[in-house]
Amino acid sequence: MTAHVDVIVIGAGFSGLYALHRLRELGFRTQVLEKADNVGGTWLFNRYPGARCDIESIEYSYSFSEEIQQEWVWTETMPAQPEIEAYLNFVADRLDLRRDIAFGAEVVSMVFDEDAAVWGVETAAGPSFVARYVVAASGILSVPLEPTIDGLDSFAGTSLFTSRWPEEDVDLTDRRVGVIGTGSTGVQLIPVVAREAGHLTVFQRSPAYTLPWHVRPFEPGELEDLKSNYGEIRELQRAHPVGAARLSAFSVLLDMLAMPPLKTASREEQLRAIDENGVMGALSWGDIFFDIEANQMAAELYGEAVARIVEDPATAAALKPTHPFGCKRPIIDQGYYETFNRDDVALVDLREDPIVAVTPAGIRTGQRHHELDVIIYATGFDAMTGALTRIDVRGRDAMSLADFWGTRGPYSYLGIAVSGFPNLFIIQAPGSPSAATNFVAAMEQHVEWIGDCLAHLRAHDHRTIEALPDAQREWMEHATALVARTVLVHPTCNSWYNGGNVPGKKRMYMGYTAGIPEYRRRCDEIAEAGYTGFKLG
Ligand code: NA7
Repeated sequence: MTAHVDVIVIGAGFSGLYALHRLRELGFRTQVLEKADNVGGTWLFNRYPGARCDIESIEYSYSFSEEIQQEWVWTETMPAQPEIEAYLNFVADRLDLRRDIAFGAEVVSMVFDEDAAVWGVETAAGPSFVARYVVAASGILSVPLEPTIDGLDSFAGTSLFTSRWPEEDVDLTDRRVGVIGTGSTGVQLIPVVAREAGHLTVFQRSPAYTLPWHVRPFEPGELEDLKSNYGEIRELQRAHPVGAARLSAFSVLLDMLAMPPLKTASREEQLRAIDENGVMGALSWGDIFFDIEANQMAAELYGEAVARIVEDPATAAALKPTHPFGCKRPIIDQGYYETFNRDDVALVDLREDPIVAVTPAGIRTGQRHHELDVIIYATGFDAMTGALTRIDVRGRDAMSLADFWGTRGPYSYLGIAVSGFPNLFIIQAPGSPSAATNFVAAMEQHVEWIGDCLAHLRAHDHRTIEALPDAQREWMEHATALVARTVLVHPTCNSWYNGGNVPGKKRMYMGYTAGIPEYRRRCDEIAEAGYTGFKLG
């Protein structure tokens, strides 16, 4: 059976829910296809212990509905995963969204029919759909990257993946646990697991830079005060480059840019910085994002600051990062380094002693065998492009999106559309602000712009819209030029930002760093001029 609708939205996470609401308001018959059995997207799957957002709850939330922002009650300054999942369920119910969401509906292929100017969309379970437009709200961090380690499936204990953590409680008491991965996920998870497990071994390939953070419950009356001022909070947020005007991992980076340079700081000034602000002080210098030598000096200072916290000198030395600070997404932590002072926590530096294989009884590294009951993989994502390259997307002349991105690189126009794939809108494609901003704020702009665009096409009897190759090339050149002088593109940096974390992936920085207000201005200008850079048919 094939159902006909105006728009298919792929995914029922933050973006898909808002896209459904907005498109429905505009009168489009819209069907959401969600592979999971509930709403939430990335915030449904990543339910590992310690999972938390690093942007304040009152900013990492929908701004489009005054009712929702007044009715929902956040309990902490930065929301933990269960609260975000509950919030998205609340929104789905409050806006009566579920009746247009098919759950258990994993999209496996999408083919553009050039004659009829529609997409044919197939799901794994069978039902298929025909729609004039597809909005891919399939997530930027939704496809887990599973490591290819010999013997991975031979482990006789429990294997857990942070990005598909079981719904039921996992009891780690008295268990010997190994964690592989020390990105944002590992850094959040490790202190929590250490408190629970009998013994924890952390298998670290690249040490992280992490900024200590204080997350706290709202004081009585505090949230009410904030809500009474929500208009102003949202206005400031909207004007802010990263879409979050209050304290966030991103705003800290921006603050660092305004600091004096490290290269001309005296040794006394450097030491004072870490005396006063610890690891944060080591990184708070204005030149480190543009000058690799300054960045390397900051790494040394950072190592000194870590060694003041971590008592064992060998462990402290192994925790000192070697990649440039700023080239990966900032990480915030709560008690990460202190965790390594526990007697029941050990660190294995995989650069010195790499993993050889997973065995039935644990993990074998070059130098020894580590006996384990549980292995937790926190090994990251095939970010930005992974969700769509796993669907067989065929545009004009049966061109494959996976092949195009795989050979040419992750190109798009405005981080929304790809030339050769008419009537396909991607929420936060490569070349969008996404990665370097508050995702929710950036996403709202995308959904609203796409909704306006579809209304425009309908009003002017257009059947197709397609990015022009020249406009796409110019956009990517512009996005790339913005980061050309920064550590974001330093060759030693393997990050999900640039695809360097996925073996064989075409390497290119995938964000847009001029900030959301500038991005919005450009998108609006393009729309007002009749969608320049697009061909309307
Ligand atoms: P990240 O930041 O990509 O981190 C993944 C970690 O896993 C990182 O430390 C990797 O080391 C490590 N990794 C990956 N594969 C392996 C293998 N085979 N062996 C050892 N270690 C490995 O993903 P996260 O989930 O932590 O965070 C992603 C985003 O989610 C984050 O930026 C926030 O936006 C939310 P590597 O650095 O590659 O040497």
